Amino acid sequence: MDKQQLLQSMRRAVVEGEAELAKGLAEEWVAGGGDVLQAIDEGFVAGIQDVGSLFQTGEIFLPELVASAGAMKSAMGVLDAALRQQGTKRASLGKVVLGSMHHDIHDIGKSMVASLLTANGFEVVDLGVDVPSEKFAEAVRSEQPDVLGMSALLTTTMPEQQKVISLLAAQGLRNKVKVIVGGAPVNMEWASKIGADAYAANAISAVAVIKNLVG
Ligand code: B1M
Repeated sequence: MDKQQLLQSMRRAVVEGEAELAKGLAEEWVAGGGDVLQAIDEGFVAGIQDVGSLFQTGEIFLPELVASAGAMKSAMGVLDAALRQQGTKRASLGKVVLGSMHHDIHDIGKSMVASLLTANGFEVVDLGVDVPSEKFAEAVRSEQPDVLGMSALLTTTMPEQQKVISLLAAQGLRNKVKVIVGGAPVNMEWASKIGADAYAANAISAVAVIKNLVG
C-alpha cells in the first residue's frame, strides 16, 4: 500500500472500529519510517472525526462509538511509543501536569497532547481521566509543575476547569503554575473568562503554547 492508501485505511479502520487492523496499520506506518504526526492527523484523527459526525446525526450509536475509540487507542499505543522514543533523546524543557476533568472520560486528545509534549522533551505527569478538582490542586502542590493542563470534551465538564482555577487561588497555588485549557468545546474566550493563562486548539499548538509559557 502507498502512503495515501495507508492513511485512507487508517481512517476506515477507526470508522469501522477495527482495533487489530488499526494497530497493524500504525505498525506498518512506523516500520516504513512514516511521519507519525501525519498518521495521527490525516489517518486516525480524520477517522474519529467522521465517527463524531455519524454519532451526532444518529447514524451510529454508543457501541459503535466505543469500538471506534478502541481502534483509535490501539493505534495510538503504537504511535505514542514511537513519539516517546523521540522525546527520550532530549533534555527536559519543563514539567507539565495534565488531566481530563471530573466526570469526563474522554482521553484520546489529552493523551495526544501528553505524547507530543513528551516527544518534545517535557516531563509529563498524566493524572488520567475523571480527575476531581482537589486532585489537580494536590498535584500542583506535590509535583510543582511549570504548567497545569486541563482537557474538557463535554460542555458539562468545562465548568470544572473554572472550579480548579478557583481552588488553586483559594489554596494560594494559582501564582505558582501556568494554566492551559483545551478540548473540543473549549475556546480562547472561555479560557480568558475563567482566568486561564492559555488555550490551544490542538495538540501541536499546545506544545508551541506551552513552550511559550515556560519561556
Ligand atoms: Co463522547 N462525546 N461521549 N465518547 N465523543 C463527544 C465529545 C461529542 C461531541 C459527540 C457528539 O455528540 N458529536 C459529545 C459531547 C457533546 C457535548 O458535550 N456538547 C459526546 C458525548 C455526548 C458523550 C457521552 C455523554 C455519550 C453517552 O454516554 N450518551 C459519553 C460521555 C462519557 C463521559 O465522559 N462521562 C461519551 C463517551 C465517549 C466514548 C467513551 C465512547 C469515547 C471516548 C473514548 C476515550 O476518549 N477514551 C467518545 C468519543 C471517541 C467521542 C468523539 C467521537 C471523539 C473524541 C476524540 O477522541 N476526538 C467526540 C466527537 C468529536 O469530538 N468530534 C465525542 C479526537 C481527539 C484527537 O480530539 O479530543 O478534541 P479532541 O482533542 C484535540 C483538541 O481538542 C485538543 O488537542 C487534541 C488533539 O488535537 N485538546 C487539547 C484536547 N485536550 C487538550 C488539552 C490542552 C490543549 C489542547 O491543553 C491542556
